[in-house]
Amino acid sequence: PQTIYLSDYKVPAYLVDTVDLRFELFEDGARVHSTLAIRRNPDSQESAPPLELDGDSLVLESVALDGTALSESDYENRGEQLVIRSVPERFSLSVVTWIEPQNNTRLEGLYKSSGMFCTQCEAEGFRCITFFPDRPDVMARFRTRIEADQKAYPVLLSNGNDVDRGELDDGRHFMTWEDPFPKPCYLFALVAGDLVEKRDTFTTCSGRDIDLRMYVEPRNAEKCDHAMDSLKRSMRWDEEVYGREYDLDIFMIVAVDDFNMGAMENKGLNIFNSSCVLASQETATDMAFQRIEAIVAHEYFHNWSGNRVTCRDWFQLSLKEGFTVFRDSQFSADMGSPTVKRIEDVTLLRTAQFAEDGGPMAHPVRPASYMEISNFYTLTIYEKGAEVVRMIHTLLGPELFRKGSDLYFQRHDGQAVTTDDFVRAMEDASGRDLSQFRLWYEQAGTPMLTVSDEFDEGQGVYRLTIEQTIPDTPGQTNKKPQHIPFALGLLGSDGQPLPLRLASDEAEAPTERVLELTEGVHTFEFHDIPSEPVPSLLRHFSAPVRVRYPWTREQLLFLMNHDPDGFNRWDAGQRLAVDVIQRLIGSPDDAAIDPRLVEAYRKLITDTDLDQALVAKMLQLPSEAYLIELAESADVPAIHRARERVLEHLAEALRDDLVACYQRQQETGPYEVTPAAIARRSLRNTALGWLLMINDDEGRALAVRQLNEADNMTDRMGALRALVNSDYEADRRQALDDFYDRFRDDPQVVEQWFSVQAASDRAGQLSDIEQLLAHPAFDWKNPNKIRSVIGSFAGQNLAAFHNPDGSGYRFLADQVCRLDDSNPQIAARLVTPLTRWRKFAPAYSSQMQSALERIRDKDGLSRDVYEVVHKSLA
Ligand code: HT7
Ligand code: ZN
Repeated sequence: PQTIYLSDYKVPAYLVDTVDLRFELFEDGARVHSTLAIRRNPDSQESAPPLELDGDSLVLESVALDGTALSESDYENRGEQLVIRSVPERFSLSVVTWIEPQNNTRLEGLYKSSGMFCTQCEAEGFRCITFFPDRPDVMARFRTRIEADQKAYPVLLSNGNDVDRGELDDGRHFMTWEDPFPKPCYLFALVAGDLVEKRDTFTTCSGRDIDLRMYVEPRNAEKCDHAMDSLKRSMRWDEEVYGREYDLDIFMIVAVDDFNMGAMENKGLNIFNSSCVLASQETATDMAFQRIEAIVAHEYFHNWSGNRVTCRDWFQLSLKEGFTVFRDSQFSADMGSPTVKRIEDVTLLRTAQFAEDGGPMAHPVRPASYMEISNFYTLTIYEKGAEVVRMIHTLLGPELFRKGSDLYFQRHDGQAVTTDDFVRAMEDASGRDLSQFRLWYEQAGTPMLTVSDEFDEGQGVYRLTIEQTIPDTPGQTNKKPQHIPFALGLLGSDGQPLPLRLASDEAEAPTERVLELTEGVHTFEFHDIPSEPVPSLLRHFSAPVRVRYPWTREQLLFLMNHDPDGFNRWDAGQRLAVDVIQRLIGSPDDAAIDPRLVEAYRKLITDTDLDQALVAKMLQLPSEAYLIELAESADVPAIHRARERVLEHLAEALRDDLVACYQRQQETGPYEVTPAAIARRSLRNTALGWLLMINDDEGRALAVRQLNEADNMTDRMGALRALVNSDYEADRRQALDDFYDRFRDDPQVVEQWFSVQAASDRAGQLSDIEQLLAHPAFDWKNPNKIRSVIGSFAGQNLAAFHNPDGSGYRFLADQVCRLDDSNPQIAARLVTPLTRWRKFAPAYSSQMQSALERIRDKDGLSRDVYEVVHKSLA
């Protein structure tokens, strides 16, 4: 496959002003009539270039230029391109193509899901519908007429406003949609199906009434309220925080079961994976409720950050994704607990994005090259990209940042632009120079900050030295120092925050500062420090970096108790737990576990004055994935055993406190999804999980009762998970069977049922996984089912996946090869755990490498999997 380089970017030779589409939808295929109004791009330097349109898997039926049919000698159909050598300055081009949505298992372009037609055009799916310059800097106004059987497809949707509808012969009907806003074709959408409609309205800040509509299969009619409420909250928030008003008269959301990702921000017609939009108390966990709120917000926020202002090319993907993730995380923080949200974001970043940034697929937030753009919808583009925007927010402060975003939206409305344009708007609005900061977009790799300190008691001076290094990544060495905002505080021996006086004569000094690191090494001197302080470093995780500092356990315990920054209180607890677990790895079974860790956890469980939402987070031990990420040469079964031993030790020592905590957190009122209620359920379910880890009979009875009496999925799933991860084998089987019988008709719950087993080291051994794949509810065409079994096994059931006999790796390689033919995007994502092979101890890494080589050698490997596998083995 060919590599595409950012440095080769050229403006399009031709622009498209309008697109007129007519879809004739049938059971055996669809005919697409397209008429494009095309003109030469005045900004293009090329003289009389050929017209080149992208296409993929299309049967070309006819081509006409300005109404005159072209013969095959007038154009060249190269399969992936339709080329017309000679065209006028301005003309209309009509193309008719035939496609087969019913056989489209890649889920790109137009396909069928549970009997409905739907589309996914980002990044390059529109070319699977018709020939078109499929690049985001070609923006056109779309008019779309859809024709289909009226009974089977009563609902016909596309972007914009419905402008015409009517009946046709043979029981067919049509509907026409017009989108007044020019857009790139990746934002095009079409839906046709037998769907129920849920309606609501939203009145914008300028008093316009927006018609909000959700379309779902009839069986899901009662699962729309949460998404609709989330949408209204998002619309209001974007007005209040960013001054962004919605621009069309209708906003539609559709739920589909087969979808490669979470959701898609098509203009005025967002399409969602059912699992990311449908929720009811009985079927969705608290985590799902929160995820739905965040994804609905994310897609809605794209209307400005992505649609009104879009990307010039796919190298700029983080322009819309990084900024929009930043916006949705600000929104979630405002809707719930900012500290908890920050902990969740940083956990994902440090566990998975850092691993990506240190692995063979590492790439900058603005990549310089790619083979298959679908492989670049990564944690680096999304999560690190959001951190980069967050750092700009930190450096500028909220007011100047808002001035910058206002300028960006106003300056670039209706344009396709670059990350550099974004940074320039921030610079112009604030007067700050962000030239060095731009390296965050260009250099891959996670910076390492090595911090050392000394206290001069005689002078009352505390000196902090911070050294910055950025590791080499594929194709990048000898990197320049980056501009890093480093927030910190110092705590006195009584736990009080100390004023941070950088010059001895500074009068009013703050107790928290954001230091700006721009050099390889900095030393900061803090004056009038009465006694040796405990530093609270990188507060709020002010930059996506690793920090190395020789913390003592006393210091960590001190920070857990006293740091005014909730995030760093949590982080201190994590560092302490990591230290304890790491000491146990590979040590004899009777090695001592620090009693101070037990007492710190006892305090968390028993002190009801603490913020319970934070406590719920602090009780989660660092995950195996995070411990692997911190290891040099990971031995997963050893990490797994060490972590389990710490958990069991804590559970045994705190057994009575856990039972008391469980009882205390019993629900009295009705179910609600508030931070306090979520924290209560989380604490209760953590207590239950710990009790079952030690085979506690009272815990078992509590779990069985909770499973049978729960009025919500969080508690039901909490009890099921605890039983599944316990040694009570008969209860586990019974619980799983009962659960399946109750929810067998609900695909979203069945996905959770698959996942809880596949992720469990007790219920998810390879033979169990093979049984799940043979289960009647498993469906190889449905990405959610694939993710819930194969993804959960390889991504969460790490001890089983990393079985020393290599069976987990061989299994994954087999599944990737199988999926590569039907859905290469999903296959390429499933490979990820194998790509980290260099991270593991030799006995594991050599077998992982062999599994990758076996995939590499498969005949007819897709471009998606080819890129990931070859880069991993390089
Ligand atoms: N912008 C959307 C990305 C997306 C996607 C990308 C590749 C293949 C399938 C996809 N579905 C959605 C989602 C978002 O970030 O909002
Ligand atoms: Zn997005």
